[in-house]
Amino acid sequence: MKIVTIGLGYIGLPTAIMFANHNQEVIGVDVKEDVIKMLNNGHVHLEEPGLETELKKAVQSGNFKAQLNVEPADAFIVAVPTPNKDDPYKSCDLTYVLDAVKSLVPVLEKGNTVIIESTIAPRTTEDFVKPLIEEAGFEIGKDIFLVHCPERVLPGKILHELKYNNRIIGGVTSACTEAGKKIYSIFVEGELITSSASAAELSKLMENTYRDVNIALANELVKIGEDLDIDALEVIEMANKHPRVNIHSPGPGVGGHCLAVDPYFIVASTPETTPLIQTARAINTSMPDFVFSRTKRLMEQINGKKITVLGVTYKGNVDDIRESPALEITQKLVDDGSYEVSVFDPHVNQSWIEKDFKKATLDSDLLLVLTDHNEFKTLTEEDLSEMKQTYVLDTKHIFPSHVVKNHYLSLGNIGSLSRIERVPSF
Ligand code: SAJ
Repeated sequence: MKIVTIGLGYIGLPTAIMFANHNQEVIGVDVKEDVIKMLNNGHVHLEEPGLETELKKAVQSGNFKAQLNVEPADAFIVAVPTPNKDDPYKSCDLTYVLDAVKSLVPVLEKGNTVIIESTIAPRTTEDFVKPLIEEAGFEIGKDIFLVHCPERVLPGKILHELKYNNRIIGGVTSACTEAGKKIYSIFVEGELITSSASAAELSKLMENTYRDVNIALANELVKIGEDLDIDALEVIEMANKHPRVNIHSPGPGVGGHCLAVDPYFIVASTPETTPLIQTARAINTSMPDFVFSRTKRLMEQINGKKITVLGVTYKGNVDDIRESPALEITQKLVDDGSYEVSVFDPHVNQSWIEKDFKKATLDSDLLLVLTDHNEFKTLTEEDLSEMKQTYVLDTKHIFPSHVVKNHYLSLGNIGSLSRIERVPSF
């Protein structure tokens, strides 16, 4: 089968490579010329374990080629970004998706399958994509098979999850669903769940919204714990021993390109009926300010001058700093102007990030842990030897607290901030 994938990012590229390494002829299309050159030379432009090895295999076998233009094929997969629009409800910007569909319509032939993998607002396939194909004179479900098949992979584990996760195949008609199922059964070993395009769209959005809402509940619990002077982390641990309870982990906010983006697509489609989703978003977006203000309070109490931020990515063990609450908190501390702020993050290469841990912590009063990288879980007393005062505010609950004894604060005991004894000024 010949497959054209449009968009060679975090989802489109691994998907294209997967098909190519399962004996399909794949053409990857992207608008970025430099990316196309790199890929054809066997190099990937993004960090994802195992991807470059798989790309090399695909290029060498002759099954994968990247190029700028779309050409005729049996199936087309659209995996382009869908950012939030800058409107009151941050609705779904369909520009890239609709442009991609418009670019493939001229080469469509009867019998082709068109798959949208991009995360889209509910009803987009039916209400926006279908008309574009029909306008070209095709009948959906008879001439062309149109499917929404959302991806559900976790950055860092994409290759494994692409193959083994269950996958929703949402066809506009049942013939469309069958066509989509045939294509993904080439490499997917998880269950292929058949559905309609609209239900598939909403399911994908609700999966990420479910997590966002549950994280908001955990973050609200942190604030309750602070007010009532009860350890929220202990409460979560105990509550989760109930067989039907799974409170998520609180943190400095929710980042990334999924949980912090997708709920708005539902809200924008139906603002009147989504107070819970909207409140959850508001709680999660309030967390950077919460952490910032508690950091300030602690610095005042310990008479601190320097803060060392540990981790600025949106989550642990990735290199992605886009939409990162950690970055937002760091920026607030820098803008505040009251402190010297140094940043340490072994996963990110930027001029403003100190590569040497000892230098980053030299004369520091506080380690502010904002990301759960593995490297931070094994820090020792010796590692902190250059610090002036060894206070730790750990928003991810991963720092080995015994290293700093009673100078350790987490989101669980943040209420005890008010009881830390004031250190006299020097
Ligand atoms: N976070 C918390 N507390 C938690 C879990 C996560 O504060 O208990 C924060 C993280 O620190 C991070 C953000 O939430 O800032 C999102 O991280 P994540 O690991 O939960 O999710 P993503 O955005 O990397 O990937 C998600 C996944 N969705 C679900 O698990 C439901 C993935 O399967 C999706 O494919 C992906 O979104 C997507 O593309 O939609």
